[in-house]
Amino acid sequence: MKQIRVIDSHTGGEPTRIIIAGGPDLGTASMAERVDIFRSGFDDIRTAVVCEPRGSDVWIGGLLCEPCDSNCATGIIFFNTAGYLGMCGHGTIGLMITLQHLKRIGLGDHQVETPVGTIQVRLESGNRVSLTNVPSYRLLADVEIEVPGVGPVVGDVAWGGNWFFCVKNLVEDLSIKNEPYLTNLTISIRDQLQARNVTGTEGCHIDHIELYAPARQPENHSRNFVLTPGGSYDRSPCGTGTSAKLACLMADGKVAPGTTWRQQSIVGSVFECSYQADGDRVIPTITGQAHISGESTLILDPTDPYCTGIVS
Ligand code: PYC
Repeated sequence: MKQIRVIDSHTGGEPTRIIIAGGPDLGTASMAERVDIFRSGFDDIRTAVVCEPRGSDVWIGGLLCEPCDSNCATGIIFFNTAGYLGMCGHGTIGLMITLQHLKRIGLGDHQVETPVGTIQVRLESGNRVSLTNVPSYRLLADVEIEVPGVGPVVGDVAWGGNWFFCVKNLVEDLSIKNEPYLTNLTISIRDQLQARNVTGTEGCHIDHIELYAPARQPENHSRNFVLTPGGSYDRSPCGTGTSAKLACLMADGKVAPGTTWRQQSIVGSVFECSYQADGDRVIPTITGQAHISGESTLILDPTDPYCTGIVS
């Protein structure tokens, strides 16, 4: 039987499961090349770790990897039930709290290698982590698509380490009781983007959809609902999604560099965000909190018919 040791955490309600032992050895290529090796050679480990019955669509997994640059605390490849992620903001916050739990890092500045670049991260006291994300930008402004049963939906296509469609013209009730409607709505928007061939650069699929509503408290600036690739919604305010949102806010002249933007999730958790401008891109800093929620050994029994997860 194969055993995989994992540490679970959650960042503002959104879970992260980091493989700390028993995962595949992907060699020493770049982190982006190692994603291809993971996908082609060990995808059943991804599905075993995050798909049911051990996980569900809400989980983000992460495989710790030896970094190419020894100045980095670790390399990481994030994944979910649908595939692999370029970067994950809440996952990086969970990762740092996991490394602290393992006593592999202390408070202060660290670097983490991801498939989309090296991320600067600061582990602060009180389970707080700040990360400086990859340069983020708006690719397309005010894209209008017709969504059956909804009507015209207008939004921006933006990159924040993943591809996002940031909806501008719908203001829905962003509360948990409305989640089934919000999930169906955002899946319909995602399907229409795909049907109309609206993509990120090089034809990349836009697999995250964001809705916004006014914040419920005066200290926060916005509340969001983020559909993630597996069809579940992000319980955290979504680090890469908020990076994409900041890029759109800068492009529209709505938020100045250095200003704090407090983005709240549908469950009420908050990321404090700001950015530095770099031409038409933003360099976002995202701060949030994570907590360890479990430490376990996954058992992969080859006689179990669902040993490598239920894959749709
Ligand atoms: O925090 O970047 C994020 C994220 C992506 C998908 C789920 N969370």
